[in-house]
Amino acid sequence: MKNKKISYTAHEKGDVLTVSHRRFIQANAELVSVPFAAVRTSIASEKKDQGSIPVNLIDTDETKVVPTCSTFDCGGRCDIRAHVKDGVITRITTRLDHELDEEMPIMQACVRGRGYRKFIYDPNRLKYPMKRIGQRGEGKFERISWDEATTIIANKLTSITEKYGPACRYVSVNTAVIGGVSSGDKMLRRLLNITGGHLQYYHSVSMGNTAAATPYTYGVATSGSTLDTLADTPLVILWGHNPTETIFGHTNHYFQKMKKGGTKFIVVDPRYSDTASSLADQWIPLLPTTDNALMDAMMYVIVSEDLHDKVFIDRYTIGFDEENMPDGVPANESLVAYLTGVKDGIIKTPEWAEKITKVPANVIRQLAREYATTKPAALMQGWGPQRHICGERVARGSTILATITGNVGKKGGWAAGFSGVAGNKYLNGLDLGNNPVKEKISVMNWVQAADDASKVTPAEGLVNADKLNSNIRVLFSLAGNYLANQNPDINQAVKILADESKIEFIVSSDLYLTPSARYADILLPETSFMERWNIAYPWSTGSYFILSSKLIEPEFERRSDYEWIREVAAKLGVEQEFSEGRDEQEWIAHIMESNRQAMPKENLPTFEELKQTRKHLFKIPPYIAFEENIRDPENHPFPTPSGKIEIFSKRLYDMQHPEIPALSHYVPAFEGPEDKLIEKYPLQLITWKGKSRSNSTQYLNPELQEVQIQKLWINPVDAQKRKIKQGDLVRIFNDRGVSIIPAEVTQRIIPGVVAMPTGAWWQPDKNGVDRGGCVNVLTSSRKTPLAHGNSHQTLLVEVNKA
Ligand SMILES: Nc1nc2c(c(=O)[nH]1)N[C@H]1C(S)=C(S)[C@@H](COP(=O)(O)OP(=O)(O)OC[C@H]3O[C@@H](n4cnc5c(=O)[nH]c(N)nc54)[C@H](O)[C@@H]3O)O[C@H]1N2
Ligand SMILES: Nc1nc2c(c(=O)[nH]1)N[C@H]1C(S)=C(S)[C@@H](COP(=O)(O)OP(=O)(O)OC[C@H]3O[C@@H](n4cnc5c(=O)[nH]c(N)nc54)[C@H](O)[C@@H]3O)O[C@H]1N2
Ligand SMILES: [Mo]
Repeated sequence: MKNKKISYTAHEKGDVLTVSHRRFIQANAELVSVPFAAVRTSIASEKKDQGSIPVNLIDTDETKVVPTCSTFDCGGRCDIRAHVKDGVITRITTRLDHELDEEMPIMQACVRGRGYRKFIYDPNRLKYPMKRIGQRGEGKFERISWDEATTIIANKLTSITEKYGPACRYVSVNTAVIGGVSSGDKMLRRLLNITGGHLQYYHSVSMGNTAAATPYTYGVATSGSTLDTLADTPLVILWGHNPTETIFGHTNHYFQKMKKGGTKFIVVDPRYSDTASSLADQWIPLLPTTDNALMDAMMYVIVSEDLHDKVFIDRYTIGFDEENMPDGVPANESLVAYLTGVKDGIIKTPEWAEKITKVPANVIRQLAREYATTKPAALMQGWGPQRHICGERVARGSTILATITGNVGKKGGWAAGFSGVAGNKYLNGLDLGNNPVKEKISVMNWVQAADDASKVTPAEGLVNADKLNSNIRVLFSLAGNYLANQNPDINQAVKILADESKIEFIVSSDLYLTPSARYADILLPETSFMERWNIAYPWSTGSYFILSSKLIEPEFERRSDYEWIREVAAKLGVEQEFSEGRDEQEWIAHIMESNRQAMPKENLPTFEELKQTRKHLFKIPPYIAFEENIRDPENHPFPTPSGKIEIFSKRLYDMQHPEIPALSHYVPAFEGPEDKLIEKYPLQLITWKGKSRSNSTQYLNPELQEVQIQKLWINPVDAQKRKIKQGDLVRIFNDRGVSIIPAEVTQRIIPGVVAMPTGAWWQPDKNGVDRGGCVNVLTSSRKTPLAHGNSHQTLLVEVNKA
């Protein structure tokens, strides 16, 4: 389906009618009178008449069906069809089946995308700018004018910056507009950079541990291939990867095709995930944080049964056996020395690993043999296993399995350690300018930097400086619920947030009064993605972008972050430099135009053209990570110190850090099953990204709350011991916090482990006990050894009947 000629009628003229409440109700009532069947009929007839795929903007009697998309960090980027009538969204549908372009499939909405109308028209949405009147965190606010809000922000920015310098200003994690070329976050950073700079953080809480570890094997972090290269792969091992729920771009499109084509899928996950139930031929549960023991035993089986790819290992790798080690390393540090027990006296047999992982030895043997003898085979790791304290080791462990089986750089294989596809094309976003503040903290340092900056040393994660000159004194959280919901160990974080002698000024913008928004001094009601302009692109499996346009006028006093930030800029005297005279839509047009000029060969549409076409596909050829390095190693050495794939990393060896060994083998994790703390807290708790929301976004959506009720999964064996029955309220606790939610007694989770979806809102009762199922009252802020990254997934708890 190439080069189809498509004609479009534009809906967007830039201005849409303001809707009165009465008309809104009316339009909703009339929803029934514009059935989707009518739309389908018109498409069908058009298809017949014109012999081409249907137009994208379908004009039924009075309703325009406009393709758009959200900018959430939801795992995908779907073609959402907004049905707009009289300035009101009356219905949400999605790309139609027969519009599928096999070369670059644009995604169809999942249950969350179909819930956007409820998200946008929820009566709980914030309506007016507000100022805190109670204690921080109490949630008491009074309505103020936009003028007052922006005056307070400008004045506070000026006075606090004069006192502490620009490095006291910090913008917190926020992912709800991350998928767009512009956002309030980006605009704010631009303004802060113009006015002296701000303290930035590094590390992605999503996959930063993988990104930090993978270069120690391959020299670079981007190790993904395009998914079309897997079409003929006979075997896929999904290691802690749950794309049926997490989406991960186009993964499900390709996996479903592969499944039909006969690919075998094995899922390694402590939970019988939706991916296991919908796709897998085999589910292999294991205890969380023990993945490296399973990998070690697989490697032992592969090597001891002579199933490894010797030619590949000889040609492309370093560190496999004693003959092939970097200089300056003593004897018996190679992979073979470790596996065979020469190094530490322990042979890494399946029986050894069974005790640690709970995976039966015969299953380990079968898995190892199958992976090593099926050519090619793709071991694909999700990011759940690396959001652990041992996450860097797990990420690198999978790269070594891929290496010794010769699956790197080969069509149908997979290099594991996935964090992006290098061959992909993206749009450049907003120009943020230069940040004069050079020091950076890890995302895991922010609570400490707000509490006592002298504790944030290079050993703790500070870079580009020996010390911080100031605590965090001004904090912005725009489109994030990180402060008091998604950050680990929030009971610790909120103590600092509530203390006005620490952070002097907090500004939040959201659509809802979230647990984090409660800590704002100034709380601003932002427009939703349906009420402003952006261009959004998918997760890295796909190459296209979609116009996310203003379809309806904002109601009440909602404003886009850009508008109020521009007003603050004016009050700081830098309006012209900041805005360059552009309004929100003109910025998006400008960004589109800059990209067009930067990529002349791509034939990118002008903004005006994009308003007609709504989307643009890049045609990218199939891409196999490291193919060049494997095809022609002399001219394309791996960008590692040795020029080879580093099974043994001398750089890690030189760090002499017991938690990040040169070989990335199993090391018992803090708060893992071998930690002494298990006597007090005998259950491991993990989270997963549930289908009913994107992190905490859409938490209040009543339909989505029914899609997946917030419950604690517990195995019948563990439930019986505690006399817990299906649906009982249970108390989940450790030294950091307590949460009470109903139990789901299910064999979908391995004994010794409990699990709940992440992203439920924190709802402390008067005793501080969480009643919402916000897992981050229990999680730990312990940092990973290499990345100084997050370990949201590693924690021990006890559970009993509430
Ligand atoms: N529906 C939905 N999709 C999303 C999101 C969402 O909130 N909802 N969020 C998006 C975002 S921001 C991100 S970063 C990605 C995250 O994507 P991932 O990090 O891959 O998603 P998770 O569900 O956290 O983890 C994947 C699987 O790892 C398993 N797991 C946990 N611990 C271990 C372990 O120790 N070993 C093994 N082998 N498996 C383990 C979990 O049970 C889960 O099934 O998802 C994106 N997609
Ligand atoms: N225990 C545990 N914790 C985790 C994770 C985990 O796996 N387990 N995963 C981590 C990961 S990978 C991530 S990415 C983070 C995500 O953490 P966050 O970035 O905080 O993501 P959300 O919780 O979705 O918060 C986004 C907020 O933006 C609001 N919002 C939506 N649209 C708009 C808009 O247009 N404008 C404005 N101003 N606001 C808007 C939503 O209402 C919501 O409150 O969570 C992390 N926390
Ligand atoms: Mo994420």
